[in-house]
Amino acid sequence: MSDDKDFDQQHHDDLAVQEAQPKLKHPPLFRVLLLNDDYTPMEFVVHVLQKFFAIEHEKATQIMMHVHTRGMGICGVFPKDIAETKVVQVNEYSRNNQHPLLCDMEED
Ligand code: TYC
Repeated sequence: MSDDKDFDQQHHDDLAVQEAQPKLKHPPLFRVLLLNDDYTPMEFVVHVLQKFFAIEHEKATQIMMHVHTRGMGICGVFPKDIAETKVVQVNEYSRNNQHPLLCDMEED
């Protein structure tokens, strides 16, 4: 190979260049949880599941009974801002109706 070409000119064709991978990540999801208590009427819990989570009556009754017997249950899984809104809506609605029902969230 001719000596008047420098090292880079002689070798640049051999280089394997790894393209930068786009650093995409799925946004984290959050479980919205309903907590059991001794005072909130069962029908109110079913109503809340239907009103704020668009869950049909039969499925809402199943979830309510799960929370009643196991202490807590999942209402749904959402991106963070949606989960935060659901928690505030449920807790405000419960307080406005004089019930101690509590909703919370945790990362999925
Ligand atoms: N434990 C309540 C009762 O016996 C019913 C209830 C169910 C309350 C689910 C809260 O998230 C709850 N009336």
